[in-house]
Amino acid sequence: MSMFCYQCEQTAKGKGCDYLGVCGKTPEVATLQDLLIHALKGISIYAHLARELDVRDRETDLFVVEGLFTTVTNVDFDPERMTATLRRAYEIKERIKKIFLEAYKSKFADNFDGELPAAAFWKPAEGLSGLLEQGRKVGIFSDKSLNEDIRSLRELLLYGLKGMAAYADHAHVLGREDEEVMAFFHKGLKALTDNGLSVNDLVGLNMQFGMVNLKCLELLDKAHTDHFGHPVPTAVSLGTKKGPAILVSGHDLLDLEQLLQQTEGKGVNIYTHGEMLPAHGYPGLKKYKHLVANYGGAWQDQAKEFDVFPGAILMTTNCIQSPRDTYKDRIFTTGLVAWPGVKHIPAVDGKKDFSAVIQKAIETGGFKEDVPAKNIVVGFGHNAVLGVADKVIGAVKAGQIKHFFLVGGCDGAKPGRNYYTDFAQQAPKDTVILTLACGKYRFNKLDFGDIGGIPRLLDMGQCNDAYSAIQVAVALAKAFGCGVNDLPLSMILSWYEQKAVCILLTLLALGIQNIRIGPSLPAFVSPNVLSVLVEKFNIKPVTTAKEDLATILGGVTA
Ligand code: SF4
Ligand code: SF3
Repeated sequence: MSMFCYQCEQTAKGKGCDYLGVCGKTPEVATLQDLLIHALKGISIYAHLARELDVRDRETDLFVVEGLFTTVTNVDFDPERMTATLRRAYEIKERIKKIFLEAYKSKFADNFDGELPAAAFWKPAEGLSGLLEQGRKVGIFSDKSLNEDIRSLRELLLYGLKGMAAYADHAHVLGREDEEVMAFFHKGLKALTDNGLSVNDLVGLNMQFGMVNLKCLELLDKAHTDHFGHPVPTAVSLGTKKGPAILVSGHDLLDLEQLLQQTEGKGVNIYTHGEMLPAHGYPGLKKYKHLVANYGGAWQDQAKEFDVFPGAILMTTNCIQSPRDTYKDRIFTTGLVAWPGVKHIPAVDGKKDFSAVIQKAIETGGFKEDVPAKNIVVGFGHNAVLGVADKVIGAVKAGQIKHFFLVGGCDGAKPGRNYYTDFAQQAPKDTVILTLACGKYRFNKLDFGDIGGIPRLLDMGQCNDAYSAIQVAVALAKAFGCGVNDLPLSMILSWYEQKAVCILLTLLALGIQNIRIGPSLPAFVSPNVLSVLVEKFNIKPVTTAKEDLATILGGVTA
């Protein structure tokens, strides 16, 4: 086995990538990422101890957030960048260790003699081969004697933390941070090194994490809506416009804003791709006339779409795939995304200079003519939906809306993901579908019609806008005087990477039951942990659209 990773849904044979990542992650990068997680645990051990003495270090906090985000699926594939991050991790560990020891000395004694896990003493080996040797000793199965349920719950928490790190990072670039969220990164990472924690302790910690992640989602929602305004229903063209073009993918709306500012008046049109689609609904972004359209589908279709896109492409976050030679010189990464040999746009004091991207778009020429196409509507965040709550509640009371489905989550290449298209298409005409994240590309260009003026398909936004869905569910429950589980609302989730894991843990922590999840269950969830999830939350795998719809609408809960 030259590597082992099972953090995402497309893991090899549904068990684990042990030769090469299905995502394209090499054994080298996988091993360096394992080592980075080990290093982050070491940092968090000290950061957590320091917090207990009321001492924090913002640089340490932000490094841990970025370090975790770096290891999310389809973010960083560059061993050189990873090596530099590891060297920096050591510096940060020594820094926070010193801060902790000084605080300890001033409060208690000269020498701290508490016992600490091995991660606290890690020091990077000299060359790459030394780092790889270290990494191989700290992977998921490095402790073969570890109880499989403990391992499973630790990985569940780790992947949740990785997902939350992505959202915390987006909030941070918009100037929002939260102490409870920051503190939990350290508490959680430290807990992964604690051999004294039982299965019950770890279940409890995962649930505690779910509530902290809700806070993080709220923080990001506030960061987005304060900066860009509340999304409003907006028609988005799927056509193209004559002239130079830049396609922006990923989740970072601030990157998009900076690019829109830098391209204003330059005759370059900006197109959204993948998780950037919801940008069109934000007043602070839709005001730019050269944000012209949405292009292509979800991340897994990028190679063939980028191939024929006649302009520059900017990847702001996941999901990047191995770039084809046909567009390798036209694709750029920024933020934490990295691919060897692909030009990276760094941030300098929070500002990014996209002139190389703009120049490339102009050189490439762009679209030769206007090609009009249909529009789709986005922008149904919690503010927009709750703005018409009376109408929605009235339609439910009048029997015009019989059921709500949240059909959302990540997309991927597996044929089993057609389930979500089938489900949306087969949902009866008196039902409303709320959707979010990139899984919606399976059906968001279909025509669903409306119920008394309420569109049957409501696009709530990116994966992080699960927060909006939660807000709407809670408001509906309040209006009907019942709990969320008693609403005529079913959650049909698709998962792929770790952001879906953190959202799932939030939904579970909120006590939401009967969630259907697909296209397959996580490989890192052990049979016993799965039994707990089934027993406590009645979580279940998707079957077929027909069967699941019949079960849900027939009122059978088993
Ligand atoms: Fe495999 Fe997913 Fe890990 Fe990539 S991130 S190596 S596809 S499990
Ligand atoms: Fe998609 Fe990668 Fe998860 Fe934000 S872009 S949802 S998979």
